Amino acid sequence: MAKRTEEIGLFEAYDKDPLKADLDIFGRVTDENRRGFLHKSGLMAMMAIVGSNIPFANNMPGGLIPAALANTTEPFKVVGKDGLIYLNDKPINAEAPLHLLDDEFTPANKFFIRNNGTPPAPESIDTQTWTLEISGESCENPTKFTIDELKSKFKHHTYALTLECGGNGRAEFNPPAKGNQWGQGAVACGRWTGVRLKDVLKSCGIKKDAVYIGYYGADVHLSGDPTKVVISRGCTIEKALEDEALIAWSYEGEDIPYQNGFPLRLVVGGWPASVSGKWLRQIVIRNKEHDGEKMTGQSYRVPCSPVAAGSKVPNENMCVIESMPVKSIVTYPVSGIEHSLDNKLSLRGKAWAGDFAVKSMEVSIDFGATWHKAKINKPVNRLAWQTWHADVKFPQKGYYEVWAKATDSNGISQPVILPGWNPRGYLNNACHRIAVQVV
Ligand SMILES: Nc1nc2c(c(=O)[nH]1)N[C@H]1C(S)=C(S)[C@@H](COP(=O)(O)O)O[C@H]1N2
Ligand SMILES: [Mo]
Repeated sequence: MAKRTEEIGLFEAYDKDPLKADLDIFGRVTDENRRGFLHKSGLMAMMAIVGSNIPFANNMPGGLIPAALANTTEPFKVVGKDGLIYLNDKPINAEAPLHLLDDEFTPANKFFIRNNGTPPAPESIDTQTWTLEISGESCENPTKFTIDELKSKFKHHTYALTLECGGNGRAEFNPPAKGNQWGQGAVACGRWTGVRLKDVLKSCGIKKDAVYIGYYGADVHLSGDPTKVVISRGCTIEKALEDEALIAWSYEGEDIPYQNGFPLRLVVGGWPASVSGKWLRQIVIRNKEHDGEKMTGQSYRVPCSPVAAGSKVPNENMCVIESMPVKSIVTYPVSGIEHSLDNKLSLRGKAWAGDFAVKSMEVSIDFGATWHKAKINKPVNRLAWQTWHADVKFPQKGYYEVWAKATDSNGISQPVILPGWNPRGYLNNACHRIAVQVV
């Protein structure tokens, strides 16, 4: 009986603890839970998932996948991320169909997921004891902060920041590039709350020779080898010291979603989202370009000067991606709709331009022969995407494509078809096109 009481107690704790509640949401049908019950604490989650007490739980071998889950025919998905398109489940990679990005600020459930490894086990995340270490050879006074210390020592700031995976749009390159075959939905923009990275770095002393920062997160290499780093990228010290670079604990007024880096994340808008380290444990201030995992070789790099499609490019001719290129999407209507000839069609979308602003937006209904100005709104803050809208009238019935094209504050526009091919298929900012049947 004692055991039973203890279990009930734990179930109660499970209900109240937001993190464990997250586990429940996260847990119902994900692959992680099908195979992830390595710890005793996972037992509670497992009982919640199979929906009852497990009388012989003590006999279960560690790591056993309950047959109730292992034999499921349900398609893989992460609960709480319902509308996303899953590209991969080991690691989890999922993107938003573009019509789901119609909100001004992307709700958490529509925020894409790009994992390079396995997120830290939910039961290993304790927001009270989680620490962020600031160190590195160009840090004067290496310091560890708890989340509460970050919250109490530094001023809080909220910025809407656009995060786009460097490989967004990769699927269109030809010859194809290895890696997740992203459509266009590995992008999101919403309001992150935290403290300025610069306030925290300055409090620890930035040496004169500092040129770069790098991050380390708590996720685990797919091999399971704890000595292997999943990903450790970074940015120039200038970018890190911008007002909008945050160490964030909140997204859209809530805890950061587990898959997006709970409980703490670096958020650096405008550069490839790979700079925005999830499950953030450490930031190093470097006296040279950071050389962590996926900073070197061909990762997140493009040829320093254009190459012919299919070329092999030696590492020394590859340059680190910094600001993302100008880009836009149509978020309303969904591609493939039928529309009546009698009515105007009201189009809506988003546009962004890395470190810059979008200056103008145009749409075409005749495969780019003529372009019509759309109304582009100002961003709520620097590095946030901009909303746009346009009304179009079709001259006769038939098949049309609506093409959308943004131009940034430097006068640079999106290419209509494909930008320069590169070995890993980064930075595809070709115009988004939707199909419309006018009837
Ligand atoms: N710790 C950690 N941080 C990470 C990653 C990761 O795998 N581990 N992926 C990076 C990449 S490549 C991208 S595109 C973004 C994706 O953020 P999201 O999963 O919240 O959409 O996180 C970046 N930060
Ligand atoms: Mo990415």
